[in-house]
This record gives sequence, structure tokens and C-alpha cells, in this order.
Amino acid sequence: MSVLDRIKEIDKEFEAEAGKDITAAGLDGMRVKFLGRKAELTGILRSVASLPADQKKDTGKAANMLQRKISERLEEMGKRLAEEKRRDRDEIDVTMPGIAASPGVPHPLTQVMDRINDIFVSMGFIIADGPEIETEFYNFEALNIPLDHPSRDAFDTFYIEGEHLLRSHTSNVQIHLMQNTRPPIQAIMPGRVYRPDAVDASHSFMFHQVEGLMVDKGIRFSDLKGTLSGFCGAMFGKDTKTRVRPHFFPFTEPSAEVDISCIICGGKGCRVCKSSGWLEIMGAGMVDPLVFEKVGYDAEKYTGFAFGMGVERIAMLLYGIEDIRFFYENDIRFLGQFK
Ligand code: 2NL
Repeated sequence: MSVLDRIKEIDKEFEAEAGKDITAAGLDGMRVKFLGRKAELTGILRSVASLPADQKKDTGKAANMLQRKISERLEEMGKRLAEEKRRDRDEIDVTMPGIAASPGVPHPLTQVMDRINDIFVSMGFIIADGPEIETEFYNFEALNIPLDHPSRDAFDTFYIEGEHLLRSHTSNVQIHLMQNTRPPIQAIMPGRVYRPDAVDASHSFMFHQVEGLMVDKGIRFSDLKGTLSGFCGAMFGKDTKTRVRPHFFPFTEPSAEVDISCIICGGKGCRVCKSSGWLEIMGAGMVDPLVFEKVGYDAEKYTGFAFGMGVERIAMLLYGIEDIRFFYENDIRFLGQFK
């Protein structure tokens, strides 16, 4: 058989194999078989030089053309295989079992804060916001907190450079609001506050407060009581009783602490309310005229009440959480219980 005939047979052989379904491994095998160092065609090409002169040209040309054809075809087949593989991967198998989504929920503190906000918003309060980094004026001086007051010392307030500190309550927002707005004012101030307390089951160096403020002509202590007992009924259940006890704050006069009947025992007395039947839930009072003077309000014309509550404390009571640190650890075994 002439070399030229042999080339034609290799071509047929190649066509027969190329016509079949092929895998990536099979393709590699074909590459070795038809184009490899030991392939017959490679041998023929190598020996063209030693052929008789009258066969050299035609045989060389045929061998070269076949090698180029095989090479191009194998290349094409490789591309087609890769394309099929990509299509298979992108294909959606609608019969596959689904992967159950586990949707998250807002953090328990966010849930409690949202509820507090919603109740006050339903009573006509707006939500006000302000800076967490403050000056002594907004955190202390405007609130009539004296220079020698213990809350001002470095054990009770985080001081940063110069005049600046991390707010230790959200009252700073009330001061900004009163400076920028004329009465009537009816607003709450939720947010983070900071105090350098040693961390334990009931203390954290950062926690959340909601404070509130209502200022107008003729606001009375009975407005404070009505508003806050309305809030407690909505927050803790309509059968919850509310009482106020006299207290002292530098920024309110008179001042009070607000208690609710114990939400654990209903007032009979238990471990949580220390057998008293009452739980202290917030501080409040009539805005001290000295605070109005600091923000340029006419204290003869306007009166108002203010209050403040700790969100962590309320959340701990509502959910029976015994350690404040659970709120900040972001352990999903804890967080997952508030769905
Ligand atoms: C508490 C007590 C309170 C206020 C906060 C306030 C703000 C201004 C003027 C007057 Cl600008 N008062 N805030 C008043 C009474 C109590 O918080 O126990 N918070 C956790």
C-alpha cells in the first residue's frame, strides 16, 4: 500500500472515531493517537524527506493537510465539550430538594426598641436622633448637672480628646432639639449610650436608652402620668398598674421613678421584684426651668416633662434574660429564640 493510501485510511479511521460521542479523556486519547510523537501520521511526516522524489510532494502535502485538519477538529471538539459541561452545570434541576432558607429576625434589643418607638409614635411623638460623640455642654452642663457631680468623673463617663466624650444618656438629643425648635415639642430619643462600667451580668459599657420630652404651654405632671401609664399599658399589657415615687434628678423638678406591677408575678411578690410586687421601669420628671434657660426657652411660658428608660433592662424583664452580655455576643442559639 502506498503511503498516500495509508494517509487516506488514517483519515477514515479518524472520521469514524470523531463521529462518536466522546469524553474529555477520550479526546485526550485521540490527540495522542493521531497527533502524538508516536502517532503513525507523525511518523509519515517525519519520513517524507526520505521518500522517492516523485511521491514527496503529494505525500507531504496530504500528510500536512490531514494533520492540520485533525488538529483543528480536535480543537473544535474540545470547545464543544467545555460548552456542554458549562450548560450542564447551569441547568436547573427543578426536581432537586430545596435548601431551606433560615431567615433572620431583628435583634431582640431592636425588637424591643421598635415596640417602644411605635407606642410613642402612636401617641404623637416623633423620633429624634443626635450624635454619640458630644461635648460636656450637651451631656452635662445644659442638663444642670453640676461640675462636681459624680456622673461627670472619669469613672462614669468615657472622655475622649479635649472637650469630647461619649454621651452617657440620650438627653443630648433633647438639648439639640430644643435649641433648634420652638415648642410644642413631643419627641423620643432612642439610641446607644456609653459608661465605663465593669462588665457583669447587669452592666455593659454600652447600652441603649429611650428618652422622651414633651414641652408646651400648660404641660403638667398629670400629663406625664397619663402618657407614661398609657405607654406601660401598651408595652406590658393593659392590666399593668403604674405608680410614681419621688426621686431626684438634676434636670427635672419634681422627679420621679416609675414602677409597674410585676410582670412576672402580677404583683403578688417574687424573686424578680424582690417580693415588692413592683418593678422600676424608668425615671421621669418635669423639666427643670434651669434646663429651659440653657436652651433659650422662656421658663415662665413653657413647662414640660421628660423621661428615660433602659432598653436592655426592659428586654431582660420581658424575656426573662438573666445576663446582659447575651445581647452583645451574637450567638445565634440566643438570637434564634426571638423569632
Ligand atoms: C433614667 C432617667 C431620665 C430625663 C431622663 C431629661 C432630658 C432633658 C431634660 C430633662 Cl433635656 N430630663 N431626661 C429626665 C428624667 C429621667 O432618665 O432612669 N433613665 C434610664
